[in-house]
Amino acid sequence: DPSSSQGSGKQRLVVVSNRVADLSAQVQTGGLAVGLADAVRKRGGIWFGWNGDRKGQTGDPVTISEHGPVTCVGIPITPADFTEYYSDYSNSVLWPLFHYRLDLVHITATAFDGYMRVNEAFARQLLPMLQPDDIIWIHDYHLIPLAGILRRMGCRQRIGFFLHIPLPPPELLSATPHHLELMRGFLDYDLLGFQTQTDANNLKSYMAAHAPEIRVAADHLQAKDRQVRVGRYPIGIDAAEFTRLASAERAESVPPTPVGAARMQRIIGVDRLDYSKGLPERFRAFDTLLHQHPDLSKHVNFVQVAPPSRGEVDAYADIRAELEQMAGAVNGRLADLDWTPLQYICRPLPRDVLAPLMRNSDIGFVTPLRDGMNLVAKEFVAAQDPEDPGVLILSQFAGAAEEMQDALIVNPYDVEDMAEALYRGLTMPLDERRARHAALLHNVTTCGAKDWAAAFLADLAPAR
Ligand code: ADQ
Repeated sequence: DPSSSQGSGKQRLVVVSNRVADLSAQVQTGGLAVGLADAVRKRGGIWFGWNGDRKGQTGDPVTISEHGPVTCVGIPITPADFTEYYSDYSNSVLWPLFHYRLDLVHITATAFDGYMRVNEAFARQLLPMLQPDDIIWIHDYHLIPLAGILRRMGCRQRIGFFLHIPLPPPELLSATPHHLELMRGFLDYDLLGFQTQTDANNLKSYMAAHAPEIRVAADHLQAKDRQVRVGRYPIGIDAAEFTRLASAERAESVPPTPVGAARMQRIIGVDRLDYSKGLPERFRAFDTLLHQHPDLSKHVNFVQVAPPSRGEVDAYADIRAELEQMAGAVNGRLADLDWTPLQYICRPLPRDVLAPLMRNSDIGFVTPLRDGMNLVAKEFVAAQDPEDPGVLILSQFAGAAEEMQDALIVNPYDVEDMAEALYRGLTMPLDERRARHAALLHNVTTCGAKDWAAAFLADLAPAR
């Protein structure tokens, strides 16, 4: 019974995310898991979410595992739930919409009902586990309505929400059916956290346009019976851990420079295979670079790691096919016995391989068309040797660009602009590389994953 594991009158933290984290893992990866695992261990509490099984059945047991002061609760969802809540609504409506891609929004009749049904199931199963003093922190676009449902069931605890992805302007939001119901769900929280000021402003503009009874102030929304605080909490990484991984070099992870050749410069891209990451434009920029600078032939290669995700959604199958075709075309035209210009790796790599690979790269090429934050940009910076650092090329549309202005900022739709930045990065003098890297590293180390969680929780539940 997770509601009985109370500590010494401390406020417990209840984290709710689409998937429950694996707290038995030695090292947590990703900002969410690092920041939250630390916070929930400190306060004690519950991590609640879907158990990850796509073939669950109604009546399957809830999986409960204890990790010291933290209880992980994994609930089952059925294949119909998975399709409607996860694939059809979260990933075929909200994900493209929130990434400004109305063209990819795919509306099906049952999706929104399925989304609400699973949120209700989350609420029903969570409610009996809650204690009056708990602080509840709900994560991401899968669970926007959860606070409202919990409130209607009588829940009075402080509830915060953090959106890991962007929030677009009201003109885009209002193009989707159910937007009023969906967006009003934000008004049942005590604190709403966003990655950037742009996202927070878009929420306020939406409420100003569509919720006339709400008073919109600089840092909060005033509803009749609730003040909803709105803030910017940019997520970070565990920089020290990533630097350690990057420097503990595993020999086999870094291919040797070909015999007799000058040192090969390397451009690295690391992403989940997703249309929001701007991969076709990135491939084109690399192709343009080689076209404009034939002298770079055999002196530079581009390694793009992009394991497929969400294969059940059509748009993901399409982008995958497009990239395979493009990579084949570039290599087909340019490759030689001693040179593969574009290495396109469709597998996830272990972090202890990825980190040294980033350290041994000259350019981190991070050019999403839209991204909530983008942790790869921060990992690339943490991975570098400060004495001889690589250059970060960063999209102006990644949330990270709000903080990381010392990168080479590019427009990811402008292939020429990106090709120019690649050339500038590959030829950048050492002192400029060092100065830019030092400024970026300062940000990455001072705004880490734990700082992110602590800042949000301090505003959600100020110390009594
Ligand atoms: P993601 O869209 O998954 O996250 P990102 O922030 O880049 O994007 O985080 C991806 C994580 O997975 C990184 O830690 C990265 O190293 C790892 N990863 C990516 N590709 C990999 C590969 N090929 N092999 C191994 N590991 C890989 C969402 C939002 C982001 C937001 C985060 C956190 O879309 O905008 O920054 O949540 O809030």
